[in-house]
Amino acid sequence: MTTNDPDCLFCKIAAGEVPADVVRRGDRVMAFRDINPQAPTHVLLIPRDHHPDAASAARAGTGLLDEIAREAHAVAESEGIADTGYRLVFNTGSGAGQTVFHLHGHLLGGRGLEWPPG
Ligand code: D5M
Repeated sequence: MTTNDPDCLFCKIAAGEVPADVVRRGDRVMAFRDINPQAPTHVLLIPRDHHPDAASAARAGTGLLDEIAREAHAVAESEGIADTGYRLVFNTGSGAGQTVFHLHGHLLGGRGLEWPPG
């Protein structure tokens, strides 16, 4: 069953109603470049279905987090950053910087990434 929220930006991107620079499309997960890149590679991975965040998708037993991690690695390979390393981040909650409440993983790489993050 497909679920979406008519007011959600990423649901609109998933539906093709808002344009995005798509780098990978799967049945359940798609990837597109972040509009405000924080690294040479900054790609967002989202499920087509609406889940507000990683915790709610995990609670629902969707398997989407596994799928996003797999797809992120495939994108990292096609971007040439799989061997040097990359970061996959799920901001969860506004206190952690989440601004779009549709589950998304940030794939970041192509430069040195510091730890701890800001
Ligand atoms: O991350 C939300 C991310 O979504 C943030 O890095 C900007 C990005 N964004 C917002 N609008 C767009 C569009 N239209 N295309 C591509 N990327 C977009 P968060 O973790 O919620 O702060």
